[in-house]
Amino acid sequence: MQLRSRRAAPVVSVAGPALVLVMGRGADRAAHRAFRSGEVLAPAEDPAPRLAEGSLVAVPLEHPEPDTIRALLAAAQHADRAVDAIVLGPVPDALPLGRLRAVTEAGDDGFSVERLPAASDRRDARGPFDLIGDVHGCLEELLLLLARLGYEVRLDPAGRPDGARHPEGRTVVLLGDLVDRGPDVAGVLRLVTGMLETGDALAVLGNHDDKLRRALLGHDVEVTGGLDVSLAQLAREPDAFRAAVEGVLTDLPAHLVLDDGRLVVAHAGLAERYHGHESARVRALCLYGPTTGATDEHGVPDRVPWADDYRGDALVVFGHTPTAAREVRHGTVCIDGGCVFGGALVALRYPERTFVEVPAVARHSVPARPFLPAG
Ligand SMILES: [Mn+2]
Repeated sequence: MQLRSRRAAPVVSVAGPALVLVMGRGADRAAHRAFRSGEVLAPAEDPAPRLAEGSLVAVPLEHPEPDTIRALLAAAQHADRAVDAIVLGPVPDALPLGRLRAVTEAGDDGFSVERLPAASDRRDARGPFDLIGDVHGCLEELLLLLARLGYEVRLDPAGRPDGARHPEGRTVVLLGDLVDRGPDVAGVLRLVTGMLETGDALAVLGNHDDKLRRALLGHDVEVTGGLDVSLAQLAREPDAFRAAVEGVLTDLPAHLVLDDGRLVVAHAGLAERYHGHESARVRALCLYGPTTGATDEHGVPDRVPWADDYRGDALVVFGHTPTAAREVRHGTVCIDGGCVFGGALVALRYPERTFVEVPAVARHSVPARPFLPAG
């Protein structure tokens, strides 16, 4: 739970379609004043249909009870929609609010609502894009690929790449797993951070990026899968750099809906029913993809081939699973060329749908499961 403001907020931001619980004395009146008439539902009404269709739903709870809140949270979870709370007066300790996206304390004079797009909603970004697969610290290959795509790289005073821009205004979209295993994780993060700041790149979070983020926050994570490499490299950087990296990774969305909904990107892909949705389940699917829970003979989790069943209109571009194939298969395409394992760093140009790639300059890491044809 994130308490958005300790000082009472007169304007409360709500991002995307969501369930908003308005709690405390005067909730009914305040909710009807702040939300549109069709958006306010009584606590006894089932919010599921409205949440499923993508409406903003506000439920006033004059006397919030844990069971009522649990039932509403379950409905939002089922519909894969985020839940925010607006609390009139101090936030009560005893309520099950731990899994909410944001809890805001509103003022005695009520509040108004500012509607923002969901974090995943970048339908306004029309490209053209250069989508790039799993970089895993391979800075040299990333620079070669950007050059081949026509980007001009900017250097910082120490001569390190910290930005890149395409003269024709193209935008890079990084598909996650920027870090771990490769030779220059810090260099990749410096370059990508600069490109994100100037709007020359967009990016989604990968499972390795998320684990590094948690490690930087001091969480107890298992140091496997090349995380040791990232931590050792980042240990040589100043505190401010590590803090900036943690901030950048925290802000990365798990998926993005681009080009008016015609293009969807997520590190491990995403089935159509979850596009534009927001929940713990959607985040896990974006980061890891659906898995059976079992592992194969190499100790790699068994992945469910969700793309086989994909029939959506949006092109879904993803990475996560190294592949030697370069093909769009009924609206889905994996562009993780396994660069860090000696494969290639792969870009897909959009809307052209053409592949551009550079071979790895070295085999930087050994994969748990072979992915390239033998020989
Ligand atoms: Mn991955």
